Amino acid sequence: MATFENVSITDDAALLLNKAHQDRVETVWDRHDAQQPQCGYCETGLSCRICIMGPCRIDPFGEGPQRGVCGADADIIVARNLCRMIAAGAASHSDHGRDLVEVLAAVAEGRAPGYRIRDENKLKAVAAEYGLETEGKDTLALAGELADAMMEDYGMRRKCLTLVARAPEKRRKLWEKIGIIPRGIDRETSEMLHRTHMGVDNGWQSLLLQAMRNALSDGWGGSMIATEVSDILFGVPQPHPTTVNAGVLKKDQVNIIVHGHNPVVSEMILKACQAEEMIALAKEKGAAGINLAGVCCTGNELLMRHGIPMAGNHLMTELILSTGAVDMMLVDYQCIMPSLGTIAGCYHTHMISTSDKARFPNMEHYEFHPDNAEKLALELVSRAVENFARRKQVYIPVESVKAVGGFSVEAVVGALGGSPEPLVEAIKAGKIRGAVGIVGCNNPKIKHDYGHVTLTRRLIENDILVVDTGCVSVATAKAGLKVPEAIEMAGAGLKEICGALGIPPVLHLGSCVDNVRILVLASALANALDVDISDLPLAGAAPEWYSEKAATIGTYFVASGVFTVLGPMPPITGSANVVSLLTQGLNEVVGAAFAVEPDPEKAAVLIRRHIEQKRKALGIPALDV
Ligand code: SF4
Ligand code: MSK
Repeated sequence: MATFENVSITDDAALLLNKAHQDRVETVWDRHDAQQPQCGYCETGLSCRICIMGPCRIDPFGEGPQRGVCGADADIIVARNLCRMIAAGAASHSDHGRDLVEVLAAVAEGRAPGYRIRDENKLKAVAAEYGLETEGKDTLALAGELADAMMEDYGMRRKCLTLVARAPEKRRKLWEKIGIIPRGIDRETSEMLHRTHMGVDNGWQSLLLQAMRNALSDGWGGSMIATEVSDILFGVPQPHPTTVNAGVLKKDQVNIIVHGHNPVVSEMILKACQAEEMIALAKEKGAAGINLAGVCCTGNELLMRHGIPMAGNHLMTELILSTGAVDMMLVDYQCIMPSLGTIAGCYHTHMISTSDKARFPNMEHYEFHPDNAEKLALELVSRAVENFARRKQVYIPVESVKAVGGFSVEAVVGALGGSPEPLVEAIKAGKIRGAVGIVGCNNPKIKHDYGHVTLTRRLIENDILVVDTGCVSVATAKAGLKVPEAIEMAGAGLKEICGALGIPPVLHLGSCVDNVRILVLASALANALDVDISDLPLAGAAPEWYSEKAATIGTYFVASGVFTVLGPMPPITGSANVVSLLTQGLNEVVGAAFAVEPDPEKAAVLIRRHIEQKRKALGIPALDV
């Protein structure tokens, strides 16, 4: 069994893993151990099961087969496998965006009781980007037109996705020149799957170019739509104080956890938790109130907009249940371990799945749709309240930690006084040397949160502003890096700037789809300096990534011109050509490439070196690293 000393840098994970083992609960770390040794062919990308002439594998040592039954070599097999990962990641986030567009359409048609347009200004601004006439138009009519226009972005009627216009002109021209302008969100994923069918595209370079176009269709398409429609329906995030870690659970209150990604369900659960009749019911049942907390990205969505506390990131989702304090966990989709229902069965927790797209063993299934969400949320919250009395032993081993979240681009620009200019000036003056987006998941192959927190600390110490999303944002918040006082851990220049603005040196930009906020911010900086994104002293990192979605995010970062360092190695080492293209050759194609460095101390050096090179090329003071 995994031992609790070596799995995580966080106390709550270590103590709760110990508790889970006492309760004979098997966790992700135990199952990871049980899988050792993992398949070397799959790890290097050299196995193929695309068709049933196979499965095939290539011998990396050159002694066994060098071609699959169809004749595909290592380059083709590795590229095809990676492309399919990227397609699945793009499909996931972009389909999440589609669900939001459907809610927007339902609101416009009066079919979504409980949902409404919370931010009319954002609705108008985005509608104008879609070329819609906004003046004097009824809000719901405009929402309906925008939903229709966004649906067109998913199809094959456009030559270029609408929100690609947000990218700097130099970047758009480059994409046009190399033929990777994303045309339709579903189209690019569909074409990627077509090309990787046996006997279609067998050029490993052309496959990888389409993978970039596919990833861009998510970053500048599906995920961007997801973020914008979430802002329209639920509000543009503004900084909110909050608390994080397993200590956010309350012994004397009904604890409800939302898990997954899409705010469509979690926002309705929040509304139900705040309903007077539910709070009265909780008191009647002997609880002091109802405590809603999140895990993973739907938690980030609530944290960003309402300051709802965050119980943990990906690897904490099983352990939170072992507190015995969770009266109900509701899940929507993505990153939800299929083990959760079984673990909940060891405690009193009700586990509820809510999406027609996502079923799980040992969970009760109650499907949320725009027309029933408000009523269903109340019914489920009342069941959670009833469950409070069934609790047995409760173990909440830590005190929560304070954090601030909610830095949308609008909030960041607002904090800067209305324009990115002060940030540009601070970068030029060398007070802030650059900025890095740290994103992505946890992975049991890396000590939980060690990669995120170590890299973040090293960067802020060296005057590099960090923005983060997804599971990283929970790790750094737990480490105390997301409060204004954390400037004490920053270098002198970053401390001065963040201190003057009253912001932490690590800004929480949101959930995984909210990585697009980083693209928008990077574009604003590039436009302010009249350069391309690839000229900026910026970088991306995913120190503990695990998911296909993260592979897609990394790819749209690189295709957008952002040097990106991955922690875990993607399954590509079976092809020296693919490795060389992704880590070097792409510099010639899109002005940025990947690096892989599992040690966050070394990753920090790579990033600092890159940032100083970019500063030097821009003619602003650079350091030797
Ligand atoms: Fe084997 Fe080719 Fe079929 Fe892949 S596509 S399983 S390499 S025959
Ligand atoms: S939840 S994709 S584990 S960041 Fe977005 Fe975390 Fe990665 Fe899922």
